[in-house]
Amino acid sequence: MPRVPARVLPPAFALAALTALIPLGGPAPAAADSIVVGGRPVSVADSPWAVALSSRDRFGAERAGQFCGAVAIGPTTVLTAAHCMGRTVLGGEASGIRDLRVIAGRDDLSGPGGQEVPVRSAWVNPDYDPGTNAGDLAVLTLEQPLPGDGVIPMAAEGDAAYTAGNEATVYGWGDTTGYGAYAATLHASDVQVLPDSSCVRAYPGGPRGAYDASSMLCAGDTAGGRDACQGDSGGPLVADGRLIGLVSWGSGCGSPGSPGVYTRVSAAIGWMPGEP
Ligand code: 4AZ
Repeated sequence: MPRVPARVLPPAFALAALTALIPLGGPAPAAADSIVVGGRPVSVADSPWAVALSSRDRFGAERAGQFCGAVAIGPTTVLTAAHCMGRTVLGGEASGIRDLRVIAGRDDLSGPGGQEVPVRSAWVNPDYDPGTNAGDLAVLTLEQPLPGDGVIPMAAEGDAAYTAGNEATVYGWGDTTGYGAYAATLHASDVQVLPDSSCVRAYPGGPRGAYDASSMLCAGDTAGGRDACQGDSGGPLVADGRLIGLVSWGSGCGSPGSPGVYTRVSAAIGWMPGEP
């Protein structure tokens, strides 16, 4: 759980960016992450940019090895959370995972639909701070273009999609209960973008974690009940048809007063590799 507040992503970035490119395809590492509680089943046909990250080597064949969510912003460019590429989740270096794949166009992970596309390389935000979760973003480059035209535009800074009170939807194959009931099929949950003041109140620092408005946004449901959860990490938060967040962290799942915290996508525009 995060603690210290973070700083804005520095522009000294491009360089670090290149050096942080991880070529994939070594021996196998591995663990699982966050899903959607209080949600409803949805179809990838309606949200083709919502994709699953998988490694059977690391996470087993059940549910096709899904362990995180991700979102397509270009035919060969997929965003996920930096922490999905970290040791805690993967059990070792991302470069050690030989079978890291993006699963696109498949509602039911146990079924044969859609396509599994190998990840060629992973760029992990060199400024990601595992202590605070600030800058929780990674860019994956795929071996082949995803089928169809299932990409989503990112909402830039100042976009009305970020306005507090706006309705947003989070997508994932994660835990639907908060108790480890992982979804077989894609789920979505409607949440409200919350004002930074509410996010700071929920996560003022200390053991509950620290909210940093420059690199994060938070969203939830005042009554609780609707949220992202374990296994959803890295997946999309969408408002007005645009990508505003990536599932990052939070205290529990769907508890009133503990909104989900997301990587603020606008904070990454302009310096991440592979932008459309
Ligand atoms: C997780 O463990 C996680 N309720 C993701 C999102 C949230 C909590 C935990 C937000 O990956």
